[in-house]
Amino acid sequence: MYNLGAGASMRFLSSALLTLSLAAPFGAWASLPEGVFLIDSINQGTSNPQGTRVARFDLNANYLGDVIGPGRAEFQTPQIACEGPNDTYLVSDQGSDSVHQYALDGTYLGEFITGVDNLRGITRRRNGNYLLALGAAGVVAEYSPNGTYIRDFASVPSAWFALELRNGDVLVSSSQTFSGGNTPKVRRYDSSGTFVSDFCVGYPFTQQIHEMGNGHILISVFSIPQSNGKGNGIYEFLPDGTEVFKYNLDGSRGCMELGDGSIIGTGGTVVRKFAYGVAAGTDLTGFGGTLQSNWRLIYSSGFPVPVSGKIELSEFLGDPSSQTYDVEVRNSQGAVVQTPTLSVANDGSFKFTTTRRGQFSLAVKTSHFLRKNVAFIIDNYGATLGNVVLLNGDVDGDNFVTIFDYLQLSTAFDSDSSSSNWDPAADLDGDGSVTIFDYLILSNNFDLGGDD
Ligand SMILES: [Ca+2]
Ligand SMILES: [Ca+2]
Ligand SMILES: [Ca+2]
Repeated sequence: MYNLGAGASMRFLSSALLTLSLAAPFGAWASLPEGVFLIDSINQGTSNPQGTRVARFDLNANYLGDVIGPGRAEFQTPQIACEGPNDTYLVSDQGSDSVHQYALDGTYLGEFITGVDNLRGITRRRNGNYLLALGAAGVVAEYSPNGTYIRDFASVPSAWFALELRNGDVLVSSSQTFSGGNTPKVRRYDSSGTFVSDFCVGYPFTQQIHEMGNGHILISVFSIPQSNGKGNGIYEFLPDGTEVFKYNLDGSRGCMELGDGSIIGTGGTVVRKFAYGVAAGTDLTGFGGTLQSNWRLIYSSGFPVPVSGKIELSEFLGDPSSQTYDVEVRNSQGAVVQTPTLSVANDGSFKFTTTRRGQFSLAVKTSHFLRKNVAFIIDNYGATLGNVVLLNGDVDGDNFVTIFDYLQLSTAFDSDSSSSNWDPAADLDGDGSVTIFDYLILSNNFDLGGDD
């Protein structure tokens, strides 16, 4: 039952994997500054001195300044920003039938993709390719990370916005309404572009689609209310397309979850923030109103995404969900950037959400186990860690297995929860009593230390 040395070799294996993981290149995602990026497409003028710009907000919708413009002459009907290759911004432009490219300081670098008639949304897939929704051709077209046309991903009438979900499926909205006998819908495709099913039907002129940290789907519905369909606003759906909520916003174009779990939406002249699950929102002052702005779709470099994995408590017969976990997300310099509350299921699986992107590590410690620190990468699709294996035997919790753990265990020896000398931290195997088997676990891992 107790394979002496198994824990130690597992630890060396984990260390080797950690080294390999840290050595892996991290270049799949551009390093845009953290923020929520909104486009005001109205020309700069007396009615709107800040027109034709990309404004940057922090992840909770506080304005930080403009990153592109105002007064960009190449903007005709810009729709949405996107991360470009080599630390650049991209902006899709429906009027110029092209994708503009900018340096991080806002310098215009020229057209990244041209000849895309009636282009609406551009989004980046997990593999780095771009999905462009082309209204004139009625297709979602796929382009390489350097802007080379690959193929038509799917035929979609009046395609407006295509988003790859975390499970690999792609949802596509459409500017179709009920006019002309059409039935407006958001369609679901698999990762290769094969039609799967209608996600939702009867929502006229859908624009931005966003997958929330909890897996729910937000969709902006632009068209005015009609008797035979859903009125405009931001709708929240379960992953299967069941509508669960509506946020009130006329002429809704953009929708996204903010870092604090609230919702931001754009609706023509207004930018509105909603507490989660509250239909009435609050307009951001200074963005719209008398400025006659025209706010389009939203790009965020830090919307909440899930991190999931499975904690494996070595040589432990108890319930991992009954343990309390000390968890830190650390950046590549080792600084703690998040201390998520970890809810762990009884099979050890866990999930939390984060707004971070890039290379991080997850440090986990719990009673009588040594700390484990595992490197992982978070991208716009979140992160899935493998098993996080914690070694047993640290009775006193100082992250080393030493003589002091041995002494504390000895004090509790031969006890259970009814005993006066009962010490749950000494019940290493979690069987409800402190016995020779707990001693064997401690002996097996004696002299080991946990990760820092
Ligand atoms: Ca055109
Ligand atoms: Ca110890
Ligand atoms: Ca025991």
